[in-house]
Amino acid sequence: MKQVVKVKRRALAANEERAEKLRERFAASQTLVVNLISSPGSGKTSLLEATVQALDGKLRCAVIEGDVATENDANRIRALGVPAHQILTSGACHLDARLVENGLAEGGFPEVDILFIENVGNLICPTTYDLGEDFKVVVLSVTEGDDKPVKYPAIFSRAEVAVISKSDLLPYVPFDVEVVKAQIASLNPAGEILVLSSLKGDGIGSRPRGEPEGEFQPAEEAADPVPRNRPGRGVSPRRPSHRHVARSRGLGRQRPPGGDPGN
Ligand SMILES: Nc1nc2c(ncn2[C@@H]2O[C@H](COP(=O)(O)OP(=O)(O)OP(=O)(O)O)[C@@H](O)[C@H]2O)c(=O)[nH]1
Ligand SMILES: [Mg+2]
Repeated sequence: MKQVVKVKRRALAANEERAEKLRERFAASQTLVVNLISSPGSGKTSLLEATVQALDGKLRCAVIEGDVATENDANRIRALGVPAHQILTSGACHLDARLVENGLAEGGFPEVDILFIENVGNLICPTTYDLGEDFKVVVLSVTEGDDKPVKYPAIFSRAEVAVISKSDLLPYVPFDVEVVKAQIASLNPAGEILVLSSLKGDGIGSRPRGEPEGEFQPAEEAADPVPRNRPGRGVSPRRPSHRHVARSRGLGRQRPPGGDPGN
């Protein structure tokens, strides 16, 4: 058992090293990198589709898709005219920095402002693998039940943004949004929570109440923005000089306060 723990620690340390190199590379090209994590089917690709449509070409985007099988998600993104590369993990339940590094080489993307990385559908494995991203976004759909943040605390405490998706289905499922918001807030008091429907467009292109005007606001003010108790907005990007988009939206990479609960 001790040996297994040692090997896992070594693998994570090696990943961390690679991720730091990726981070330096993204910083040099001023690319904002977002790592999307959720259970299978929570709506990650749908959110990406809605986001790139809302951006409407105002920022240059590319997408790396991680899946065990099929090019389906990359094809969905390409159909919108956005470059996408599909990484097939041969059974692995998460992306790691090496796969992203290879994916970038194979993808041959042009220079972009935002690189979205959709991780393999899983709330546990992707949590501990740094991909050199600026921040993680965890997506939880209302059909998954309102106890998930407390059942999978690690990802909800680490993700700087939590999206409650498929809000159009709220009238039909037992899901208490306020309970979920409170769970997420207790795990990550400095994070943002967004409630939205990629299908209907509610909450897409929104910014939390009190957010200063940034460079980009593609849609009307939020239908359901969720202000959080963050004195002075509380999130300080690690490399403020490189991430104009993150800065304008008050987002950046950070470690959660109060330690790191495991799953
Ligand atoms: N009602 C409703 N359905 C949605 C919404 N967003 C996504 N869906 C549906 O949910 C299903 C899964 O959506 P995807 O975007 O493929 O989910 P995903 O998280 O990318 O799935 P994996 O990549 O397989 O993990 C699809 O049938 C979508 O049409 C939404 O806002 N409302
Ligand atoms: Mg997907």
